[in-house]
Amino acid sequence: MDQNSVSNDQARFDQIIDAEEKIEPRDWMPEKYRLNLIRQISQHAHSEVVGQLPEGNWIGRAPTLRRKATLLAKVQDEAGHGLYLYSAAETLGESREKMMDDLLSGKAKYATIFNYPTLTWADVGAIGWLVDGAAIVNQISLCQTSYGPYARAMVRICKEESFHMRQGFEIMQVLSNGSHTQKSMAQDALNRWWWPTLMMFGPHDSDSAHSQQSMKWKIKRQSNDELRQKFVDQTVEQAKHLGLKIPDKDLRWNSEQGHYEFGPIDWDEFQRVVKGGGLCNRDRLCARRRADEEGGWVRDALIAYEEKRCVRDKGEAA
Ligand code: BYC
Repeated sequence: MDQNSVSNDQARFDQIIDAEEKIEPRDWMPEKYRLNLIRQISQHAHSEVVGQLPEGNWIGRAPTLRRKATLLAKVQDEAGHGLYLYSAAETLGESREKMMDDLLSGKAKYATIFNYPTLTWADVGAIGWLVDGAAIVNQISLCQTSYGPYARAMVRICKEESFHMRQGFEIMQVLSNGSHTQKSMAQDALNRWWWPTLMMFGPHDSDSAHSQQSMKWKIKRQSNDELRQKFVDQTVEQAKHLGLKIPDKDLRWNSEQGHYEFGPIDWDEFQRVVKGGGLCNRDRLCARRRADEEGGWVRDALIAYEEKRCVRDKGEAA
């Protein structure tokens, strides 16, 4: 490709980004834009899939049939989110097998939050309320991302996430208005999930390796700190409604800024969990490896069926 056509392609790409239009799979894009998207989208997909495990742990022990059916539907939705996202990453030329290999070998990241254990039923409420709540704040912003297939996947995912968050909030509401023991369970779950949820938004802007470039390319539309602040502002009010206390002694309303100030996040803990040192990292990867092994025959059967269908179609066409 000559220099002129590269600069024409780059100019067209810049024009699309400036005009708030979408880059589509067949459009020319800078190689670094493509690789950065594959990194973010595949990590996002892995998070959805691994994220089924902490709540899946409670499907067999949900307290009522209604709770069980709702949780089952929610966990199933997360698998669907993974599917939309793997498909979006595939449009960038990455194979599903490669993404899976990277997850199973421990090379690819997924959200650290899913390496924490779900100790009581209240944790299912806290995940829906806080983790899905944080995911919505992040993903509403990503609905405006510049890559078409990712943006469209986000629109669909956000619709389902809002149901997820409500089911979690409702569990917390029932527990908070229940017996002393139930309210204590809800508070204990909030105490354990609050700080890991704030870490979901990634490092502070000043330490975020990818943000600057991702914002220029409009892959990310708001920074990690902006989104984290938005989540804190809305969630503190929800905790008040539940009668629960956010476990942060530095939390206070700043009327000048119109935001809640909050205490320091333990980034050493974040790094430790990213590097595999969380309570459940090993279990999560073992579960995914087992699922991959046990699902091998399904993939083989699908490939064999597809090959047979191609041979038959060719025979009919001849
Ligand atoms: N956990 O430069 P930065 C759900 C990594 S699941 C682990 O700021 P970026 C749900 C980051 O990857 C929804 N690693 O990165 C499912 C990078 O490392 P690499 C999950 C993290 O990409 C089931 C390094 O730190 N949502 O809702 O600009 C049940 C530097 O960070 C984390 C998404 O995935 C983390 N939390 O910004 C219930 C949203 N944070 O790649 C619920 C999509 C950062 O250089 N992703 N790192 O090795 C994003 O929006 C962005 O990727 C992030 C990070 C804001 C997370």
